[in-house]
Amino acid sequence: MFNNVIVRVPGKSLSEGISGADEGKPIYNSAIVQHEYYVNALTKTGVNITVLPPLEEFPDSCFIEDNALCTSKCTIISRPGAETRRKEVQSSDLQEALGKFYKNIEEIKEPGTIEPGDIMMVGDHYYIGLSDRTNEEGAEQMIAILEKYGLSGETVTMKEMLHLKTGVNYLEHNNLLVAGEFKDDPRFDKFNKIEIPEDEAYAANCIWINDYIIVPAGYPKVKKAIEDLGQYKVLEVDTSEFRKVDGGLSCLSLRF
Ligand code: CIR
Repeated sequence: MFNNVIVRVPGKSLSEGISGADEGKPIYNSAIVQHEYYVNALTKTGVNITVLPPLEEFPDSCFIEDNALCTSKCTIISRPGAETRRKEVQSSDLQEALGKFYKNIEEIKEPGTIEPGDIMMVGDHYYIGLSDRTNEEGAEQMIAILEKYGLSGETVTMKEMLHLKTGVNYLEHNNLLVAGEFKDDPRFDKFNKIEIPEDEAYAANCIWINDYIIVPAGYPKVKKAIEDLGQYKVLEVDTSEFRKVDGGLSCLSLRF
């Protein structure tokens, strides 16, 4: 059960966000509208939502998931691997917002880097992808902090994806969405794997919140596969403007 969500409204500088996609630059006005629909969908799931204002100096700061890992016991401020994102985490409004919910606040220190888009929670266990953004030192620090609070973690080697959750997402009830390089990873064999077709790979990044699944709009096969599980209420949100800068549903919020 999640009670709280923190989001950050995109700034006009979103168009300068880091991108490996060849889909043009996000249109600010459309991104703002899509973000409002995202917040509306979250509202339906019954969570309390904290909305932080845009940070124009950080084009990727609406992807607030990468700023902290929020667990049931503590929050851990990240240290993003992307240079242009490193100082996002120092913004005072983020620190204040987290301080309202957590008394245990930890942080990842140099030379560790970690972006929580690389971290997938399964109960009290956390899978941590070693990517271009998350290094071994960052993952080791994270696991040590988790263990201090009675939680656990393990690393996952990665080859292709930007973040771990670009390609694998846990939907509770033992259901796991898996795409690309994660389809054959034996560590995920214990889950009920829902394989994401290549032509809908982007939709591997869905989010579970209190028995709702939010699915990106425009991926009918994935939506149907989730509906066919018969365990969730499914909401669709258009994230096409965020996709242009490699962002998806999970990146746009901290959920705890
Ligand atoms: C970046 O490259 O950092 C952003 N343009 C996209 C971040 C996506 N975040 C995530 O998947 N958690």
